[in-house]
Amino acid sequence: MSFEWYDEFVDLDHEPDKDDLVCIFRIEPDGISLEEAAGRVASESSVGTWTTLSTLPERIDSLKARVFEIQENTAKISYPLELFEEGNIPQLLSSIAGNVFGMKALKKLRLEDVIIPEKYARRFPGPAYGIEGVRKFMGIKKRPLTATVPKPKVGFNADEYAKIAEESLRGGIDLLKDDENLTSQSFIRFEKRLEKVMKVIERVEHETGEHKSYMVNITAETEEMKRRMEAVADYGNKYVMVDIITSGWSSLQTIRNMAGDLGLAIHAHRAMHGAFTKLPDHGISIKVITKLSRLAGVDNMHVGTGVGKMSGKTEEVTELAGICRDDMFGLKRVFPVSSGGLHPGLVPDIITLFGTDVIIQAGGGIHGHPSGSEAGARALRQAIDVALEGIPLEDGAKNYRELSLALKKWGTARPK
Ligand code: CAP
Ligand code: MG
Repeated sequence: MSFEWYDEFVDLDHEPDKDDLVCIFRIEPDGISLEEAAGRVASESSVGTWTTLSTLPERIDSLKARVFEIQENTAKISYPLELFEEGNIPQLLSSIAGNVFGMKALKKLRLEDVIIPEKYARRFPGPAYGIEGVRKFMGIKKRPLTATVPKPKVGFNADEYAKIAEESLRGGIDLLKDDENLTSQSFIRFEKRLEKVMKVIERVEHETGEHKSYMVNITAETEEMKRRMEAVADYGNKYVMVDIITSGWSSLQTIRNMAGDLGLAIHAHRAMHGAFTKLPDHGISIKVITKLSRLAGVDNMHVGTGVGKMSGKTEEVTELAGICRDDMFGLKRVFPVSSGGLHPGLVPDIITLFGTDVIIQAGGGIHGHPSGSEAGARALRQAIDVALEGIPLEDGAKNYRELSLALKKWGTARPK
């Protein structure tokens, strides 16, 4: 008599309950049928293990995940919501994206999507500000917001960094963003950099009459992140930046709770996601990461460009923008951040792709401008103004020296 019971987790007549959470998996079995492989995924990601068991509590049947649809290489699995602790993202992922990725019975597995029921979503705060709240505190009603990352990404000391910041903000950049691997290195300690940039922001806001904010990277051990948040709030700055994948979901949820108390917005950087999102036949779709980030409560989320240097085609980018901005049980909308190889020449493509509810981030595309960072910032703002008037960039550039120099260097090149 076989000791296996995976078939108990397959029921192709099963109708998921409206409160069930549903996962869509792409499965490549190793020497077994797709149905058996899907049963193993449902078992291992809910209540089962490799063998039948001698003691089973009454409620076990009501907790089993069930494969309810199989099509080609894809299986849909429904999970009773009682399987998941309310408001706990790490536990959700330990279930649906845990052991299943290591099973010998599968050659490859990809979690393509998670359909989240309202009952589960309701247990999360969502963004504190969202698009509307950020526009309000930045005083920018309609146009796309602009951001830049001083480049080289690491290497400046606090004074040098503040100088680049000043040039960029004076040139018209709204949001200064630290790079993903800039935190508090020996030559640019967090407190010193924060102090100097906040002094720059005070000066430039006064000069330009524009609101500016510093998306300062607080990524570190969680207690240290909390200390850094306090320091940021003490300056009256409105943003922090978190590398959400490398710092983890637990710390993101902690930071979000504290951000609510301190009135801070969260800029989510997704560095390292490519380690498991990039392959089309194994890993976890960036859609899942983006959905969970909105639940967790980030205000800005990188979604790619479709035309820049990072992978992610326009269809994916549009879908991710939808996950950020479309209705999700009344949660505030997340600002999609388009970043990675952008420069003024690509602004029309980005506005065509996203509309105006987008943050356009350009690092090299500002600091590589032939006349320096301030001119690069001016060129980016000029490109946005021209694109919003529906004028071809080349024509518009006739009135703007900085934009014409940017187009001379980069044209509409799409970096590899
Ligand atoms: C962009 C960037 C961002 C990437 C992240 C970088 O700089 O600062 O980290 O956009 O990728 O370090 O590459 P550039 P994604 O503007 O100079 O390209 O946005 O896809 O998460
Ligand atoms: Mg970066």
